[in-house]
Amino acid sequence: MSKKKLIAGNWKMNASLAGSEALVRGVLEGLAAAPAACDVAVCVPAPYLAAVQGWLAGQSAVQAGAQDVSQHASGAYTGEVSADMLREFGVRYAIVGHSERRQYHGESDEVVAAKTQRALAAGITPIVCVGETLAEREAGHTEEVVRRQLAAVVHVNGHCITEIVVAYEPVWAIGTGKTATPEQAQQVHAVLRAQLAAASSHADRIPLLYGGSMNASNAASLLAQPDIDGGLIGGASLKVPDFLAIVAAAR
Ligand code: 3PY
Repeated sequence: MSKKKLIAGNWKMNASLAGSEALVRGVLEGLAAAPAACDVAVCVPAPYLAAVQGWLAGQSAVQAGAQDVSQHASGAYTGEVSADMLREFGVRYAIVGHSERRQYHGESDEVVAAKTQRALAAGITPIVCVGETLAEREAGHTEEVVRRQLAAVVHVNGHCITEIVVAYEPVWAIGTGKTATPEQAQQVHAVLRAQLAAASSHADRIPLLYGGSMNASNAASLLAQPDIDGGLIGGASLKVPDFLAIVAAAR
């Protein structure tokens, strides 16, 4: 696949305002010295978006992303952040359906699909996460689960949407330090790729990221797989040298 890879940091609920500035400035300095061959994004906690956009102003090496978006357009939804609000901050990406949201906030496939639509309507690229739990993998249901999660978001009124990014994040590899082997990841990515290809002749535009404890040591072997177009990076995105090493591995 000749398209540029995408490395997106998912800071989760980490960092302080001062820590965010150090992270962003550190990544920008690193990329000024060694420009990335891939697209780079940082998906930051919502309260930091305005400041992060300020630090990113005037450059195009790093884009800002949000970690979630409301399924609703506006209204009485205390605590929610709408896609239009994110767009006002120039947000380029929004993660939707991360397993931590599915698990701790009860987000169903339908909610994830609604969030995907809201992001797209606001001109924000959703990074849609799919992935199986350990129990589902051990029961041999990995393919069925990821195919169901993907089908819920890509089919809208009988059409396949292609303006999304998909991240395969096995739940058992999130926050556990365990990573899928490159072969395990590639196997699932090939399934997702085939599902998308069957749905649209333009599906090869859709980047398929791997997420789940990708780090500076395992990035190169994961990113060398034919159907892995980048990474959604958790803990390693909070350390400038590690994040830069992953970016450098994405060519
Ligand atoms: C992880 O690597 O732990 C992630 O959840 C990335 O989104």
